[in-house]
Amino acid sequence: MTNLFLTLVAGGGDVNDPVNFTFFIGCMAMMAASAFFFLSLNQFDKKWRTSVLVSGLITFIAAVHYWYMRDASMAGDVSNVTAFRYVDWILTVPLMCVEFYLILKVAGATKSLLWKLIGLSVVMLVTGYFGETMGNAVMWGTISGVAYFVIVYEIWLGGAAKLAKEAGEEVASAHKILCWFVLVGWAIYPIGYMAGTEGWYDVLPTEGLAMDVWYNIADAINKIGFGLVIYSLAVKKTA
Ligand SMILES: *C/C=C(C)/C=C/C=C(C)/C=C/C1=C(C)CCCC1(C)C
Repeated sequence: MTNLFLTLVAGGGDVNDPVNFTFFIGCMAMMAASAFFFLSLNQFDKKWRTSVLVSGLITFIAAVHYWYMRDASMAGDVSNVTAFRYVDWILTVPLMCVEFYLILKVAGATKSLLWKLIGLSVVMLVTGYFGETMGNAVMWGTISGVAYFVIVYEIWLGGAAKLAKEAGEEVASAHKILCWFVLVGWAIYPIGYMAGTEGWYDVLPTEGLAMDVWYNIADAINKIGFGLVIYSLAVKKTA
């Protein structure tokens, strides 16, 4: 019975495959998180509602893409999975930059900070997509990695870090946690990339998990975790 249900909802392929299974679970988790964020909106002061709304949009956009990726993955259509994956990221990662901007706005964050972070994420993601689809994975991955490090630098030590110090204790500590997500949680993505593309890194043990499993775990941690940090900041600021 359970198996029948899973097979129906998951589209008829092998649900025991960890890639398909994590697409399925990821989709449900993103849907649940979106419902949670959207339904909580009314309890917050107007100023914080936008931030929590953006958290919900990030998980909702991911839920829709996971729905399609799960389908494509069950059908064995790997190149469609990759396309949906990067469309998802190119929408959700800039929204995560918007989250940084929104919480730092009280301390005077400018649009130029926002565009800098968005520009860097676009470079990071477009070069990553090239690396996955056009060969030369090591070269494209390196360029992508450089953009990633500049993002890490900007939020930990650059302009965003300075603003966080001036934004009050609660915002500063939420900013710090988000910084850890970017440093540690986002670092899972290049590991997945190395597991799924060819290069000097093929000798590493990280090859043992499929690329999509790494990406799915990372998405769950980063999209839902990020959202919860914003949510709890909004709770504190509203109380
Ligand atoms: C919700 C989706 C998120 C937070 C996606 C983040 C994606 C990355 C940080 C991807 C980074 C990559 C590198 C740093 C090098 C290899 C190519 C990428 C695109 C996987």
